[in-house]
This record gives sequence, structure tokens and C-alpha cells, in this order.
Amino acid sequence: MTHALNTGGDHGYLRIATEEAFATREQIDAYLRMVRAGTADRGMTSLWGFYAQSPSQRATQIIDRLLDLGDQRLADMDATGIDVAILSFTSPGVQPLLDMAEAKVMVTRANDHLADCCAAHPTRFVGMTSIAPQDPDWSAAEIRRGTGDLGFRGVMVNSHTQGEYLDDPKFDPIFRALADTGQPLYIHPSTPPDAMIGPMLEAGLDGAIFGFGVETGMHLLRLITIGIFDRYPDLQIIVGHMGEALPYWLYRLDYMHQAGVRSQRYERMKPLQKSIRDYMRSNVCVTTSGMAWEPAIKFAQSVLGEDRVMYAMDYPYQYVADEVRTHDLLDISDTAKRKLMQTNAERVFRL
Ligand code: 1DF
Ligand code: MN
Repeated sequence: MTHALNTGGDHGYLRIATEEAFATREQIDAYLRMVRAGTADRGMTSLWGFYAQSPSQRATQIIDRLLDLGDQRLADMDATGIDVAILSFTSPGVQPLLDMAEAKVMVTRANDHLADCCAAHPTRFVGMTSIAPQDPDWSAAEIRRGTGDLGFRGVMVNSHTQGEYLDDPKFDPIFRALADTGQPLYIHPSTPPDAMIGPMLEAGLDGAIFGFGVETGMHLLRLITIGIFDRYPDLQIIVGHMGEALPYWLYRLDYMHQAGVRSQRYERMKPLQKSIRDYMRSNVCVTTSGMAWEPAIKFAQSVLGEDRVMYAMDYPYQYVADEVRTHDLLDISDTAKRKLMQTNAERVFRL
């Protein structure tokens, strides 16, 4: 598989990559401090104990690339034909930080830094607002600042916050701010919380290989089944990794959800206005991060609709030129390909 990966759209579309990560030095230092002090959860100890300390080529190269929001990143985008990167503060952001004041200062600095880099390269970089869900009211204000003053598009949450999920009513100010600003919420994976990670960690399955997807798919399901889209009908939620397996599960999810509702098995499981499948087709978008695989992309397009699947590279964690070629060579219509690579992201992120 070889063809030139040019930017500029001469093949019929721009390539907009939607799940592209950056880090700050103080963020990585804070993770390492927590890992060494024993205050990190088991997932962060596994994930960032590795990336922040391993001498392996994977770890050191990823750290270098995460920290760069300038020439090296642009060169890597040029080399793989990425026209625009939608950038977000890498997982788990400041969500594991135990000191809420420290978390807010750190994420504010990350947002400010990202805004400066986007301003320096306005045709190549788009920023997403990061928040500290530990303080929902503050996060709501940061969403408004990100959308207004900083010119960001979309809001990034790295799944659970110290074992808590966004369906807890205390996080409602975050959804109110999303509704008021019209911003989509991207739920990016995090390692599972301590209550969930045990058997995965034992088998080396806690990270991006599997644990990420299980945990994040469950997070989205918790939101759907609590009725988040009945409460906020215009809300759009994005998940990566081809929908964290949910498209493949939809038939069973709806059958068992409806059976559970009818039999009143769980207090929390209330009737919803629509089926899970219909919410997925009206309020959820998925990206191809880490899943450059033709059968899965076509399946997601057929189940969710061509308007709901967007390209992502997941730089720098999966920086693979051939995966861009896989997208270019998909056996789908030109219209569907342009939606996948460019116009769905333009619509969802309001670029
Ligand atoms: C990894 C993968 C790490 C993804 C990530 O953030 C991440 C990894 C810390 O391979 O350890 O965003 N990913 O989205 O697949
Ligand atoms: Mn990612």
C-alpha cells in the first residue's frame, strides 16, 4: 500500500484528525509524583508509571511527541497528510489529581498553552477545552471560557473522575454549559478505576488494548440509560475507537435494556423516549482512533449512518502512515469518504 500522503486536499478531501493528544511537562511530573508517592490509582500507576519512566523507544518517543505543539508535530502531520489536528490534553488530564486547586491551575495553564499554539498555527490546529470535573461549577465556567475567549471547539473528558461517572447529578453544570454553548463532549478513555481494574491488570489488559474501551463504553451507556439525551436532546457525545464497541452490541443492548425496563429489575433503569440505537444515531458520533480497519469502519457507518463516523489518528499513540492510507483506500463512496475524513468533523465541531 503506497501512495503519497499530501496535505491540501488534492485527493478530494482534507484530513481532519479528531483525537490528537498533547501533554505538558507539569502534567507528566504530577503523574510521576503520584505514582512514586503511592497516591495514584492502579490504572495510572500502570499507564503513566510506564510512559513517564520506561526507557523503551515507544515511551520516550511518545513523551517527546506529546510535549511538542510546534515544528515536530507539524512535520509529522505533513508526513502523513494530516491537514488539521483537533487537539486535546492527554488522558487522564487533571482528573486524578487529589488537590482540586492544583488541578484547576494545571488545566487552566494547559488550556492557555494550547490556545497560544492554536493561534500560532490557526490553519492546522484546533483546540478542545479540558476541564477538572472534580469541580463541576468551575468546569462549566471553563467550558464557557474555552468556547468564548480561547476559540476552542468541543470539550474533552477523560472518562471517570476518581471512580465517579458523569451521570451523577452533581455533574449537571457541565451538561448545562455544553447545552448553553452548543459544544460536543468527547469522552476519551482512561484506565478503569480501582473498583474495576483488578482482573484486567492481572492479565495486562487494563490499557488501550481493552480496559480503556470497556470502561469508556460503559461510561457512555451509563449516560444513555440515565436519560441524558432526554434531558439534553441536542447534546452530542463523541467517543473514539469506533464507538468503544457499542455499535457491535446495539441489538443486545436494546433487547436487554427494554426487558430490564419492562420487568422493573433496577430502580435506576427507567423508560427512555428512544431506543439506545436511536440515541446512537441522533446524539453520538464515533471516531476511528486506533481502529483503522475497513470491516469495522463500514459496520459503524452502516449501523450509525455515514454522518456519525469521523477520522482520528490518535497521535502520538498510534502514529502510523499506513493507517491513513487504509482510510484513503476504503471501498466506500467518495461522498462517504469526504464525510468521514472532513465534513463530519466540520459539522460536529463547528469548524
Ligand atoms: C494509549 C492509547 C494512551 C490511547 C492514551 O492516552 C491514548 C496507549 C494516555 O496506547 O497507552 O489516548 N488511545 O486513545 O488509544
Ligand atoms: Mn486517545
